[in-house]
Order: sequence, then structure tokens, then C-alpha cells
Amino acid sequence: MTDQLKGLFKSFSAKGSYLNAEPFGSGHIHETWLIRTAGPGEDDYILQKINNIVFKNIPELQENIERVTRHLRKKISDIPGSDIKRECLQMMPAKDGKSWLTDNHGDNWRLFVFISNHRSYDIVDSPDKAWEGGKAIGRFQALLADLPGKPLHETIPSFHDVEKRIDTFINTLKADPAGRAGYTKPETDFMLKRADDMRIIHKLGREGKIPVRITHNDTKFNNILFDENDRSLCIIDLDTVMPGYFHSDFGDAIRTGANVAAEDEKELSKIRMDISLFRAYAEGYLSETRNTLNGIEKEYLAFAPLLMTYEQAMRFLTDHIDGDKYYRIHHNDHNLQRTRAQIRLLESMEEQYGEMKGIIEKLK
Ligand code: ADP
Ligand code: GN1
Ligand code: MG
Repeated sequence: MTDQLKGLFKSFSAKGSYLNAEPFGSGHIHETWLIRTAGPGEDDYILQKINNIVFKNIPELQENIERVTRHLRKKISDIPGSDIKRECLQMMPAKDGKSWLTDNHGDNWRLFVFISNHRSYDIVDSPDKAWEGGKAIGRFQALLADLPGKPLHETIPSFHDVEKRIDTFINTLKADPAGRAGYTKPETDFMLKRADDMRIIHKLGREGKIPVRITHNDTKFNNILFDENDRSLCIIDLDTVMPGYFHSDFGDAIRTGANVAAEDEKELSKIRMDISLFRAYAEGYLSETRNTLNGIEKEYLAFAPLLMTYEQAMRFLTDHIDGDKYYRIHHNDHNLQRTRAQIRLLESMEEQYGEMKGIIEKLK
């Protein structure tokens, strides 16, 4: 493997002599390696094998990231005092000029400059970090609002279309390819009972009351990197930047950034949405987006975390019933454990929904 990674690294136009490689991060989708270089002052790199079951059209995927990073680079460079090297993801081209390369097994690889001295959090432990995260996502959305040119490609069709997710779930349940539908009945019933309530944001979207904008679509908290002083630094994982509703970004960040426990916590009693983290995140987010969001978008902001937690529980459960084809798992029942944790988190949000609405009402 080491020889292969070294060979791949050398096929990119990156400065620096290869020292070693190690698996890196806790992402669920790609195979990610940190490539260390030997010389002092040389950049390190992130080498990724792109998951081509999840992303079926690699040229379109890469074209989106090229356009988005080019635009962000230009805008962030114009901000006085910005540190462009650490505030914007940078992809290095392969020696043939393309932004990815295909190896002799047909796997696709890409290389990013490693953002040095960053911190990354799977669990958020203070309102200050939550506020920073909210501000970072709001700013990211604002920076992309004037992306020039044609619409971005839909890298995963209907990614946050909960109505399609519900249909896929029901079809998977009927097909039951791994014989798991029987024992997951309690979780299935929980999901189906809430299905109708979850359609509201998409209904408002269809009616033109909530606009389609450019969104990140995977605002899991560990996709926001922080600096040594715990100030937000850079938004990464740009694979799903495409047209969407702001609610997806707000909701998914709360799902991961206001949960006091891990996304897959086994001990369900440890899982809870912390209302002070919710408030801090919302404050940071609205400090950037207050003047952009329309009245109906604001009215449904408090609902977004419930929707995204529901959708995530359904995605994990669908994958479990389907025989674990989508997410990287670390043990047999991992997707079921993740489902149960998300269900518990959703219950905690439901218990606090009145308070969440009150907070947004005051802040908006
Ligand atoms: P996945 O879709 O699998 O989550 P990511 O693109 O988020 O893949 O990368 C996985 C992890 O690798 C991230 O959570 C982060 O820890 C790390 N990472 C990715 N890109 C960079 C980068 N340019 N600099 C530093 N760390 C990075
Ligand atoms: C995946 O790529 P990563 O690990 O940041 C997934 C998200 C899920 C998340 C759940 C492209 O995010 O949609 O919310 O896992 N990304 C994709 O942890 O499906
Ligand atoms: Mg990620």
C-alpha cells in the first residue's frame, strides 16, 4: 500500500518529497490518507480515494469542486488579513492537468493541501465553538451566493429530498435484501409515524416559498476545521456543494454540533441536544444570514434540525436494511446503532422544540 500511495502522490504536481502516509480523519465516505513530506516548510497533503459508489460522475464532481474553490479563493483573498492557505481548500492537479487521476484498478484519487495546525471536533463542548461553527456556515453560504456560471451539478441526485428518502426506505423495506426488516420494526414504526410531518419544507420549496440556493449539504461539524485558538478556519468536504435549501445546512450542523454525545453513541441515555449549543450556533449563523433569509425560511429554521436528524436516522436505517452498502461501518450493527442514536437525538429535539422556536423567534 505504501508504495502505491507514494506512486500516486508522485503522479500529482505537488511540491515536497514523500515521507510517509497514514489513514486520517473520521469521514464516512472516502478513503482518506495524510501524506507527510520530508522537508521543513513543505506542505503535507490529503490524498483521497474517491468513493465512486456514492459519487457516480467523477468529472462532474471534480468540476464542481474546482469551480467552488476557485470562487472561494478569489473572495477570501480579497478579505484583509485572510490566510488563504488555511482558509480555503486547495486541490493539486495531477501531472496530466486534471484534478484527479484514475489508477490501474479504475479507482479515482485526488490530492488536497493539508490544512496545517487545524483542530477538528466530532463533539462540540462549548457554546463558543458552536457560535463559530454557525458563523462559518453562514459565511460559506454568503460567499457562494454569487458563484458565476451555470448551476452546479447535482453530484448526488435528490440528496436531501426527504420525500424520495421516504420512498427509498419503503422500497428497501419491502425488498428486505439482507433479511433485517423484521427485527428493525420498532425503528421502522418510529420513522413511518413521522413521515408526513417531515415533508413541510419540501412542500414550501415546491410552492416557491423557500428558495433554492447554493448550499454545502454536508455540514457535519467535523467538516468545519478550527484554528489553534478555536476560531473557525475552513469548510471542507465540498463534494455535495450544489443547489439546496439553507435548512439542510442549518439542520445538519445542529444535528452534529449540538448533540452532547457521539453520532453513534451506544448508551442512549447519554444522548441529548444541548439547548445552549443550539442557541449559540443559531446566533452565529444568523449573524451572517439574517438579512438574506426570507420570513418563511426563518419561520422554519427551528424545524430544520428535526428534519435533518430524521433524514439521517432514515438513511442509516435504510443502509442497515439494505446490507450496509453506503456508509463505511466499523462493526456489523453499526448502522443500526447509528439509527438508534439519531432516533434518541430526534426525541430530545422534539422535547425541546418549543424552546428552539422561541430562540429563533427572538434572534431572527
Ligand atoms: P468524507 O467525505 O469521507 O468525510 P472528507 O473530505 O471530509 O471526507 O475528509 C475526511 C477527513 O479528512 C476530514 O474530516 C478531515 O479530518 C480530513 N481532511 C480532509 N481534507 C483536509 C484538508 N485539506 N486538510 C486537513 N484535513 C483534511
Ligand atoms: C457522510 O462524508 P461525511 O462523513 O462528512 C454523508 C453525510 C451524512 C454523514 C453522517 C456524501 O458525511 O450526508 O450526514 O456521513 N456524506 C455523504 O455522518 O453521503
Ligand atoms: Mg467529511
